[in-house]
Amino acid sequence: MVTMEDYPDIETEWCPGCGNFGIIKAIRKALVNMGKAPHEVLMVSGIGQAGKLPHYMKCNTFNGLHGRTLPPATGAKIANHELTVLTVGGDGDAYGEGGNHLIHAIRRNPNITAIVNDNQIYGLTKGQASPTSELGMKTKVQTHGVVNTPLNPLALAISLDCS
Ligand SMILES: Cc1ncc(C[n+]2csc(CCOP(=O)(O)OP(=O)(O)O)c2C)c(N)n1
Ligand SMILES: [Mg+2]
Repeated sequence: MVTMEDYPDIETEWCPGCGNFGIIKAIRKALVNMGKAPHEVLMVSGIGQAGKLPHYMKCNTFNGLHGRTLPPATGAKIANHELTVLTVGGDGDAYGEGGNHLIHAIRRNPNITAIVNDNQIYGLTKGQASPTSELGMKTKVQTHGVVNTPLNPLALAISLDCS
C-alpha cells in the first residue's frame, strides 16, 4: 500500500510561507490517494520557482527548458501509457514562454495532468510581470504599471474544451 512515507519531505530552496509548499503537499496526498507508487509517476518541469517542485519529489522527474514542460511530458506518455504524467510550472512557464504548447496539448489531450502554480509574477527572475499579472501592477521593470489586461487561463481552457 502506498503511504505518505513513500513521498517524504525533501529540503527545498523556497522562501518560508511560499504557496509552493501547499501545492507539493497536495500533490503528494493526491498520489497517495490514487495509490500511485513513486516508480509509476513522472513529473516534468521547466524553469522557475514552481519548476523546482519535482526536485523535491521522490519519483521519476525530468527538468527541461523554461516553457517546455508539455512536449517531453507528451512524449513520455506516448512512450509509456501506464505512466502517470504530471507537469508543473509557473504562470510564466505555462502561459508565457509555453503558451503555444499549452494550446496544442489541450487540443491533443494526451491524458497528462498540467499543474500551474499561478503566482501572477515571474518569481525566479525577481518579479517581472507575467501573462497573469494584474493590470496596473508596478514592478521594477513595469515602473508605470502593467499596461495589458491579464490572460484568463480558465476561459482559454474552456474555449478549447479542455478535459
Ligand atoms: C526561454 C527562456 N526564457 C526566459 C528564461 C528566464 N526565466 C527563467 S525562470 C523565468 C520566469 C519564471 O516565472 P514563472 O514561470 O511564473 O515561475 P515562478 O518562478 O514564478 O514560480 C524566466 C523568465 C529562460 N530560462 N528561458
Ligand atoms: Mg510565476
